[in-house]
Parts: sequence; C-alpha cells; structure tokens
Amino acid sequence: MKKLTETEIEQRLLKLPEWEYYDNAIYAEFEFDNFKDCFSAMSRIAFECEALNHHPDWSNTFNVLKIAISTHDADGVTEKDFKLAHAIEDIIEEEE
Ligand code: H2B
Repeated sequence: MKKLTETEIEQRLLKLPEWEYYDNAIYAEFEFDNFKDCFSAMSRIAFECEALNHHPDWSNTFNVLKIAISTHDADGVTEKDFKLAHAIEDIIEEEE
C-alpha cells in the first residue's frame, strides 16, 4: 500500500475534523461520559479492526481514548488508515 504525501493526508483530514496528522500517523482523542462508555466503544472498534485487519495504537485512561493509526509496512499513512479512521468515526457517532 502506497504511503500518502503530506498534501494527500491533509486533504483527506478535511473530512475528519477530529483527527490530525502528527508523528507520521493520524491521531484523535475522544472523551466519553465514563469508563464504561469508553470501553464499550473500544470493544466495538476492536471488532471492526479485526474485520479490516488493521489496528490502531491506542491508549485509554478512564473516559479518554487516544488513537494513532499508521501503516507500519509503508512507514507512514495510507488509504487503509483513513478507512479505519472513518470506521471508528462511524462507531463513535453511533454511541453519542
Ligand atoms: N495495523 C496497522 N495500523 N498498521 C499495520 O501496518 C498493520 C496493522 N499491519 N494490522 C497488519 C495488521 C499486518 O501486521 C498483518 C500481517 O496484515
């Protein structure tokens, strides 16, 4: 999978206002009402990641989820990362 240029990444990020390009990955932070809601979203995201065979580097502290996505093989950001970011957005929007 081809690594996207910074211009291509910024262009695609216009459709993902919560996300930014940072440290060779796309990055977002989500805050939920509580831990249960956060972990519930993480479980749903985990199944989608398996389906896409693409996985985020993420961390959770109580009600906050921090997600970074990159394509290790391409050593950068690819279309696969945007596909997963959009899937994550869809899941989080449903939970709200
Ligand atoms: N997820 C992400 N985010 N980046 C990768 O490069 C990646 C992945 N590689 N999930 C996949 C799995 C690879 O390890 C398998 C073998 O397809």
